[in-house]
Amino acid sequence: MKILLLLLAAAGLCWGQYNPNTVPKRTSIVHLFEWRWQDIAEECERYLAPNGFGGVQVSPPNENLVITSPNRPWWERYQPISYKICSRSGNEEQFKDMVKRCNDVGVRIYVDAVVNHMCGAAGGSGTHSTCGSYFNAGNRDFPAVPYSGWDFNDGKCHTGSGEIESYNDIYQVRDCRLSSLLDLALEKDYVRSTIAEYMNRLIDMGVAGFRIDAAKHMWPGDIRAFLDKLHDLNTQWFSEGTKPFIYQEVIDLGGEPIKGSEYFGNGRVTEFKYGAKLGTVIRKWDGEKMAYLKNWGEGWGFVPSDRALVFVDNHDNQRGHGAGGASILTFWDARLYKMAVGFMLAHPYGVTRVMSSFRWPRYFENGKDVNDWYGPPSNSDGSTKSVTINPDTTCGNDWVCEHRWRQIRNMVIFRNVVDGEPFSNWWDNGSNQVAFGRGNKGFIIFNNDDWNMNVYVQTGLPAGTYCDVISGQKENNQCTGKQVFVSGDGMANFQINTDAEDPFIAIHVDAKL
Ligand code: QV4
Ligand code: CA
Repeated sequence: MKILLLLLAAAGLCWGQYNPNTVPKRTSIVHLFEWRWQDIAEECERYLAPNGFGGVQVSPPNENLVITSPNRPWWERYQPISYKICSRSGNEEQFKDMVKRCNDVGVRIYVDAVVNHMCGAAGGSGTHSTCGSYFNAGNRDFPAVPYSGWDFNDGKCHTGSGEIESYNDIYQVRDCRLSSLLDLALEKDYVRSTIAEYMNRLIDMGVAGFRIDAAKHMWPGDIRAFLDKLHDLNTQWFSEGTKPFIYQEVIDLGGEPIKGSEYFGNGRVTEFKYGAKLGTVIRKWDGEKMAYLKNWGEGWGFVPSDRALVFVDNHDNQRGHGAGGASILTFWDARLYKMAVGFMLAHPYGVTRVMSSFRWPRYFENGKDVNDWYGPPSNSDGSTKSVTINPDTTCGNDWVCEHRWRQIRNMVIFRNVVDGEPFSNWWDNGSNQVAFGRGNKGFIIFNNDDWNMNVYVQTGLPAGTYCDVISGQKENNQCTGKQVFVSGDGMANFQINTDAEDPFIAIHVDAKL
C-alpha cells in the first residue's frame, strides 16, 4: 500500500483531496452552523468524540462585513472583508484552541472558505467589519488583505449590470458578480497566492480540509492553481504528506452548462440532487416512492460516490436560499427529516454531512419566509449566544442540535459500524415499505406507507437479539426501545405501525445483546 501511495504522490495525483482525513471508523461530518469556536471545542470533547463524529464544518472564520440592515443576517459571513481570523464565532486564539482540542479527541475541522469574492459592491466604506478593518467596496480597496482594484474581475465581465444575469453563460457565472459580490480575479497569481496563504495558515493550525464556497463561480483551473499551493496537513495530527480534504460547492441540478464533473480534479463536489430527490421521495410527491430507492446513488444520475459530499439539507436550502426547492426536508419537518437522515446515513453513497441549525421565527408571506435572513441566536450587543445543554441532552438558547437527536446520533454510529460493508438484502413491498442491509453488520427498514407493516425479511445478520437504535438503544446490555430477534437463517419479523413515533427500525452488531 505504501508503494502505491508513493507512486500516486510521485505522479502528482495528490489523491488525498477526496479523503476526509477522519480517524478510522468515524465517517460523518456535522455542520455546526454559526456556532462559536469555544462551544465547538466543548462539543468535540463532551459529545462528538464519544459518539463517533468524524469532523465539524465550521462557518467562515474570516473577517466579514457587519450588516445592520437587516440586523446582522447570517449571510453577512459570506461577505469577506479580510482573511483575519475574527468573526462572530470568535478570534484567532479561540479558533486555534478549538482546532487543537477537537483534533486531540480525533474530531476534524473543515473550514468554509469564501474565496470567490469579497463583500457586496454596495458594502460601502469604513470599518463596519467584524475586526474593524478599513475597506472601501466602491473602489475595491481591502487594505487588510491587501486587495485593490487590480484584483477584481470588473473589466472581465460583459453583462450590463456587472452581475451574473444568466447561468447559461459559463463566462458570466465565473467572471461576473454573484448577487453583486465583488468577484476576485483568480487568474492572477497574486490572488491565488493570497488565498493559498490564508488557507495555509488554517492548515498549519491543524485544519483537515475545506468547503470551497461558490466553487461554480470560479474556473476549475483557477481553483486547482491555489490548491496546488497548499501545504500538507499538520503532522501533529496527520501523517506526513496528507492532503487537505476538498469539497466544492457546485450546485448542479441539471439543466445548466456547468457540471459538477468539471471540478472532480480538485476534490469532491456537493451533490445537491441528493437532498432534493430524497425529500421528494420521502414526501411521496410527484409519484415518487421509496421502492424506487433500490438503485439510489449513481443510478439516479448523481456524481460517482467517491466524488460526492451529500446531505439532506444545508444552511442555504433549509431557508429557501440556494438550490433544492420546496422538497428539501429540514428540522421543521422532524418526523420525515429523521427518516431521510436515517436513510442517508445507512446507505453507502458519498461522504455524509449532518446539518445542525439554529431556530428562527419563520414567517411566510406569499409562500416566502420573510425572516430567512435571521442570524444566529444573539445577545443585545449582537454577540452570538453560547450553546447551552439541557438535562435531557438537548440544546437551549434556540440551537436545534439535530446531531444530538437520538435517532440521528445513533445513525451516525450505525454508519461507523457498517463502514466498508456492501449494500445488501434490499427488500420492498412495491410501495413505501423498504429495507436493506450493510453486509452482515447492519440492517434498516422503513414503513412510509399509510398502512401498518408486519413482515419477515432477510437481514443478513448473525442470529441474536438486537436493540433498535431508533426507538432506543442498547444500555447496560438492555434495550431501551424495541427489540428485534434475528433467527439462525438471518430472518427477522418487523412490525411498524403508521402511528409509530418514527416509522423505521435500525439494528447493527454493536447494538446486539
Ligand atoms: C442583492 C441582489 C443584488 C444587488 C444587491 C445590492 O441580489 O443583485 O446588487 O442586493 O445590495 C446577500 C443578499 C442579497 C444581496 C447580496 C449582496 O441576500 O440579496 O444581493 O447579499 O448584498 C449567501 C446568501 C445570499 C447572500 C450572500 C452574501 O445565500 O442571499 O446575498 O450570502 O451575503 C447560487 C450560488 C451558490 C450560493 C447560492 C446562495 O451558485 O454558490 O446561490 N451558495 C453559496 C453559499 C451562500 C452564500 C454564497 C454562496 C455567497 O452557500 O450561503 O450566499 O457567498 O446558487
Ligand atoms: Ca467568480
